[in-house]
Amino acid sequence: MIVTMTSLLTTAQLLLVSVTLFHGALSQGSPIDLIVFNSLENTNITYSTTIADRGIVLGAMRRLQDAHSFKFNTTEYPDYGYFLVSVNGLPGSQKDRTSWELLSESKNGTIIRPDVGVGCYIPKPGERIILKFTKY
Ligand code: B12
Ligand SMILES: *[C@@H]1O[C@H](CO)[C@@H](O)[C@H](O)[C@H]1NC(C)=O
Ligand SMILES: *[C@@H]1O[C@H](CO)[C@@H](O)[C@H](O)[C@H]1NC(C)=O
Ligand SMILES: *[C@@H]1O[C@H](CO)[C@@H](O)[C@H](O)[C@H]1NC(C)=O
Repeated sequence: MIVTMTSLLTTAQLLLVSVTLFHGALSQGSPIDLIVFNSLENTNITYSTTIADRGIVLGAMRRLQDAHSFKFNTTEYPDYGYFLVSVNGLPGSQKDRTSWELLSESKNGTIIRPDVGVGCYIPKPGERIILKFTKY
């Protein structure tokens, strides 16, 4: 009986330890680059941060905002989530038809335009996020 209890406890403890280790390893996140590209001025700033496993772009942006000079504002829409209004003090303007476009470049150099915003898009490992100030 004592032997059974001990082995049960050991199994439970082992399970707890491996679950803790597994989560610890995942919560470190993976590195991701974010490029702030002003296509009207042709200037670029590259920032590096981390993103959680299957995490959204907005999470990486918030981590960056806490740690670096990177700043941004969003407006929340009930149906589509977060719309990126301004980056580093530069807002898009409906009057000037300018906006911040969300793009993502995969490892092979292919650039896609996600069909969702920063609050929904989940980059694949190795993708670079491009926030492009542009005219529409
Ligand atoms: C006009 C428009 C835009 C304009 C908005 C003008 C402005 N500065 O406000 C511009 C060209 C800037 C734009 C940008 C984007 N858009 Co847009 N846009 C539209 C469109 C064609 C019409 C919206 C509209 O005027 N509705 C009528 C008004 C009266 O309703 P409204 O609620 O006030 O509309 C506002 C919102 O729709 C908001 N909005 C527009 N796009 C987006 C995207 C997101 C993610 C959010 C949260 C809000 C938002 O701006 C509108 C005007 O103020 C819709 C398609 C559609 N059929 O609705 C797509 C649509 C809403 N956009 C979409 C997307 C994906 C984007 C981008 C993320 C694309 C990208 N990869 O860059 C970006 C936003 C990036 C960012 N800055 O966060 C998707 C959203 C899908 C989703 N589930 O997230 C839609 C549905 C198009 C589609 N079928 O894929 N968009
Ligand atoms: C800025 O980055 C964009 C996207 O990666 C690229 O297309 C552009 O050539 C770059 N411009 C400069 C001036 O580095
Ligand atoms: C965000 O919006 C506030 C208020 O509109 C503005 O003062 C601030 O400069 C904006 N921040 C960025 C990073 O654009
Ligand atoms: C590049 O990678 C993306 C995503 O991994 C893939 O969908 C696309 O087909 C690839 N393109 C080329 C030209 O290899």
